[in-house]
Amino acid sequence: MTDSHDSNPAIENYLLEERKFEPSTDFKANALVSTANIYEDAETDYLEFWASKARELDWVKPFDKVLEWNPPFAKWFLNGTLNASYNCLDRHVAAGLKDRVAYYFEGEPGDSKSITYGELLTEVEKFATVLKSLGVKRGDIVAIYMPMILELPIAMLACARIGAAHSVVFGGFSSNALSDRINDAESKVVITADGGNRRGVVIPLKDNVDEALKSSPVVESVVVVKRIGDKHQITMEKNRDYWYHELMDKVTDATGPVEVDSENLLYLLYTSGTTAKPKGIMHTTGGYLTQVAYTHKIVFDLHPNEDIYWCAADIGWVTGHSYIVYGPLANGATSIIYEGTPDFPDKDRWWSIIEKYKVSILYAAPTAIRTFMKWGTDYLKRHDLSSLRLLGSVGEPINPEAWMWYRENVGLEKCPIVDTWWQTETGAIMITPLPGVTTTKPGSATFPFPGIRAEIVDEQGQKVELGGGYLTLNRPWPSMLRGIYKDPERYQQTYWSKYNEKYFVGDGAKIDEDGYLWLLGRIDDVMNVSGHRVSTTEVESALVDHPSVAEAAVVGANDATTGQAIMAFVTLKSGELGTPEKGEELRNHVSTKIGAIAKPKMIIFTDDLPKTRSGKIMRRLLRDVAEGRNLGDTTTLTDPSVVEEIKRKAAANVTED
Ligand code: 7RM
Repeated sequence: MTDSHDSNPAIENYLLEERKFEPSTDFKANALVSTANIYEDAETDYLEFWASKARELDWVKPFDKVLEWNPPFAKWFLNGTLNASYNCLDRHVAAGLKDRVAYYFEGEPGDSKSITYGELLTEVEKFATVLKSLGVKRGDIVAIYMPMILELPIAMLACARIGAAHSVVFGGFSSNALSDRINDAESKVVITADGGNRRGVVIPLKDNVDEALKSSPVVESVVVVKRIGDKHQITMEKNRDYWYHELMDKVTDATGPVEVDSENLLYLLYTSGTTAKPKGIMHTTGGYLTQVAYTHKIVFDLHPNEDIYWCAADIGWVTGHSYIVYGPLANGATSIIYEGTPDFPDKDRWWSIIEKYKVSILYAAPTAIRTFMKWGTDYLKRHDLSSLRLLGSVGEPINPEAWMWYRENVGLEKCPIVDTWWQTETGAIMITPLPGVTTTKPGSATFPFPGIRAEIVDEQGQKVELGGGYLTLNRPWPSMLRGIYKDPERYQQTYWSKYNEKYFVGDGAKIDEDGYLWLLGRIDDVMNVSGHRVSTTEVESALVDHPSVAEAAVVGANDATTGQAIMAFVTLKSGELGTPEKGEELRNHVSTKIGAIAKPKMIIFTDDLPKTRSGKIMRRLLRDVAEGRNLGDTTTLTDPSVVEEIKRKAAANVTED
């Protein structure tokens, strides 16, 4: 048995994926980018490449230096000044696009409305006035805890307009999590709603704020949007809580955009790390806006006057910040904002929205795609999806089978798929196909975006030319995090200490003989079985490739003989039975697909998998179950009862040698 810290972390057992899809001539003919020259242009002078994209924004004062790099601290577009809300709104209105729809809003109960760029600007100008009247100043950090309603982007942009930063806390987080984030950022103002709608039930956001404020004495004012009304009563504390509509009604003057430095803090977004304390990821203005706008345009081949774009994430996550708010608005796009879940009132809700608004670009997560696979294609067939012309994926590795299903059933075999790899920390897309250029392979995020340098390295930091290792980013990029709020040491330690001057991503990846990159999940998801490194993602892909399987989560559990043993938690498609024979069949299937080394020791059948609210499978919990440990904090789970069910199943319903 080899050492688990093998000097060459090449993963020896790969799932073979040989299907390839070239961009169609039809798609290429209209694509914004249709030749690979863009990669060479960017490599010739990557600073000038980004500078030219930055110049597509409106600057008050032009920058005089592109980059100042004092590893690990970067500044982009130095001495330039601008305003993010101006770039998202005013300049489009000035260019005659006042009547273009910025967002079509679809509420979960079925209410809908749209808002044009002109109307959105008016609302933001007014709400910026409200924020000023509450004492919000440049440099302050405003906490926002809201459902997916139009007032959420309005609040974010109003902060940017007056030079304040926002700290959006996802509406699914608990009052404890909210209070921690308010305290870390010392937010004096919180913007929330009386509630949000989720599967016909009210999420009591304001009640949660009241609870959070018991341990957040820094808060002076709370602004409350009325989303629910009579159906859910809340209490309003005098001289602290104000109704949004009442404050807005009183506004008489419109607040203009302030000029801020390129490196002015645009927002904090908290993300969980390996310790209990979440990290406040810092993003600034000029570099962030440059990269989100440009990637949004090129990766999604955005034709802003024709496309209807839908990123089905929540604005509470970075995907929503970059690809519902800042990227699309900076590009003058028309987007969808949907408040609810895919299964309410029925499992065809997404497809009905696509049909209703003639959505042409859909950006979604693999977990959603696998859920739709489980529900079956009848729900899609009820609707006309022919308006779609491009599909995106983000958030997790997408299994080849899910990719193929997405292509065939949602994209009707004509839409290119862009599998986009990036993180809260990277701010914008980093590894992705370009839809008019790249020949895709199902399950591969393909190549670094032009100007980005990504490398796979081994434990020692040596470049891996073929095979597996750790993903690193070897050159600064405009939308990179500027640090962890109030914790520069943790920033240095978490991302820059493993390899000198290379950003450590925390994901395993492999590179194949054609130079394609395959993301393999967080590195703690790489198992070591008898000295062989086996990726959880690839075993999951092999399982999902079996016709009976809807979704699979694989973990390595400590094992006295093999180091780690492969444990597979499997959800079957409806109508399939989790018999011991089925378990045996699945184990053999993996063995055929990858090799005997990857054959799971146990298959545990379960109706559901534990997921975080952003849809990532919580493998840590599954590992605890597999190793028989007590479970720690499960508050970020969408449905904690899932774990209890799995614990019972793990004890009773297993298949073993
Ligand atoms: C955008 C986002 C980041 C982590 C990242 C990966 C995983 C995201 C992909 C992916 C494989 C992808 N930000 N991840 N996208 N893995 N292929 N296309 O999700 O900060 O919430 O998560 O998500 O592990 O490190 S995030």
